[in-house]
Amino acid sequence: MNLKVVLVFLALSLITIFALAYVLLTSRGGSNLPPRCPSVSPRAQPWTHPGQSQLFADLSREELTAVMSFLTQKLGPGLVDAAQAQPSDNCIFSVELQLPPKAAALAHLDRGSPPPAREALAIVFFGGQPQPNVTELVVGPLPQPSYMRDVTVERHGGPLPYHRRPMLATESAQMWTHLKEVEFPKAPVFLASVFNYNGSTLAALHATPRGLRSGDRATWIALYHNISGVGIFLHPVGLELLLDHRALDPAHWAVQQVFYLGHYYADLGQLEWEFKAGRLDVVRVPLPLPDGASSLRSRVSPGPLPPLEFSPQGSRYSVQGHLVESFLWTFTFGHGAFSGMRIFDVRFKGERVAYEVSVQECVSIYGADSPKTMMTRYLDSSYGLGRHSRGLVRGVDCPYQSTMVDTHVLVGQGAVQLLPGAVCVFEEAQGLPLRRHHNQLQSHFYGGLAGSALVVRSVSSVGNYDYIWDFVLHPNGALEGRVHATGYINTAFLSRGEESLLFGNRVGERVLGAVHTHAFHFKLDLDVAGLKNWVVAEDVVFKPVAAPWSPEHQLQRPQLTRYQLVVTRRKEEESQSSSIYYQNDIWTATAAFADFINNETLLGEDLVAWVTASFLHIPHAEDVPNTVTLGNRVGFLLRPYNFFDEDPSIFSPGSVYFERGQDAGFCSVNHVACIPHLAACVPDLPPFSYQDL
Ligand SMILES: [Cu+2]
Repeated sequence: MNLKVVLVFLALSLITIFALAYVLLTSRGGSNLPPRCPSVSPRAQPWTHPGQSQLFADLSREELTAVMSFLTQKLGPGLVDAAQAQPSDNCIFSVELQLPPKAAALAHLDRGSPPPAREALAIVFFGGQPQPNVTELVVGPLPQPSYMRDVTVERHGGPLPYHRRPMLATESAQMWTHLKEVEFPKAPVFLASVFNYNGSTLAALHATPRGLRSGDRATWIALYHNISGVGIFLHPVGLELLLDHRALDPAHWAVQQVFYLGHYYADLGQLEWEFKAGRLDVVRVPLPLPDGASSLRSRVSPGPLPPLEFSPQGSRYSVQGHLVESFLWTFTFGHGAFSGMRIFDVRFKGERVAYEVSVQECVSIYGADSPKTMMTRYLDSSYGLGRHSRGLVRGVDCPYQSTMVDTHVLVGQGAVQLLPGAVCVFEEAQGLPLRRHHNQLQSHFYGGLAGSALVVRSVSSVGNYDYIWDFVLHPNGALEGRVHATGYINTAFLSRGEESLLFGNRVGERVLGAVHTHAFHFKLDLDVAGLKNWVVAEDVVFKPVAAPWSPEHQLQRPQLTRYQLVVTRRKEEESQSSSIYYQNDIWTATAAFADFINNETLLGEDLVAWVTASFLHIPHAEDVPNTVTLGNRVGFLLRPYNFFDEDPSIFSPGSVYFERGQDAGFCSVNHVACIPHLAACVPDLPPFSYQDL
């Protein structure tokens, strides 16, 4: 090779090196951007252990489809898709996981017995039978069902009367059609003049329960202004109608009474007649503006983004199927279509502390001077707490790097429905030390642990409200359940002055934010150090005691008192405290929770604590446009109490300790000092996506 060829080769090599360097620099904006961090946003991985069952996992799309096919074949050709079913039709209302019996589940989990048969619970509306009824069928084994068993009588003590059935969307739509096509034409002048009604600017909200005694299906319906993009809940117009829709043939439905501004009328025809005669006092209600007070549109241009949490060394938990594992905790989560969030087989450092922790019910009871509002007692499990959790928004509803999990449900329609982003799992940095001490007496040292917790969350958007459900697992072995309320308040028309204000605050021109309660019921089936548990409540009383060293003086000394709490022995037949059938027949409880309490002994038994957390909500002006989560939170906190020999968080990775004389700026002494180096990378966050509008 002569010198000329070598020089040309060298020149070409240099040009290539410069070109590559240029491409690399320009592709990163020409700046010295740090490298990408390790992946910090674990995706939910599919379950890949075919030999091991996930006992508590929700039914998959394939399993739901298999149950539908099996039932369609078994129940005959008379079945109608629930999405189109009339009250007089037979349809499959819902299919979801039938939880396994606890004894069989524990035999499998703890003693290696074969897993119990995986089963589904199907609820069937038989509107087309001579005695219309609701039937509950257990179907199994999955994934290829071969049997079904009618469990209605064993679970409810007899047949389930048809009037207790939850509402189908078709029934609700038919009620609206009845108002629009049969009732509204009786008062065209009144509706157009007073409410600017043009055929689409009104919408309905229902009171529940639907009547005053068992067997009723008559609903007070309040009308609200309906403008696209604005929640209707803050725009009552003052008109309410009582519609009897008990008949299975909607042609026989009829409005029984009409309420307007404190007075009751036979029907809208009477209202129209009095309005035209000039004898009716009215309050004209203008249509709301799309960007008015009730709008959630931003009022300002976007500013800098809020702080972002991320895990600089990658995630410290994993999600596989429904199983969540971290260094300290493991559990399986589920999402009952009606009862909502639940976690099972909750273990701290490998030891089970709870078999089941679950939401049972969510109740709100309203007061006001209009019939629709004073009737309202919402039992939201009837509408479906799990079924209505979907579309959680990354970066708002859950921290941006959360693991988002989709679920599938089959309720109110014959096809399986995907609920994208129904549940999220994340590790929460609490911005607060779980513990810390700065020692300055004698020796000088610092020790602490940043508070963080593993959280599984879903948000039930049931009508106007959104309930944010969290189960929170802390590094000291504490297990927390919490619920925040947000969303739109429910309102009534402010028809009278002072008298109406007995029931809440004025939150709009003629809008009453109606007083109401929120109550949430949880089931806590704790198995602390085994199945046999004792319940002991301890409180403190201050007792006067003479100071031993100076008897003429008295001290007030705190002292423990012991008494027993009312909890129940766990029974398979008392698996749930509420029922989806209560909402439409609150007078005849099919399985009254009060009957669970029977003075049985609670010592050394498998116990369940039933916890109610509640708060009173007196809406105020700042509840517009939405109630904020801050201050509207309740829940429970289960803390270890002499279960461990010491605070187990001392074994939690991430503890910080350094002494006088050590350089806390060194990574080797204090891992927090590593953060500036670790955080020099760019978080590799997933792109924002949303698929639920
Ligand atoms: Cu509220």
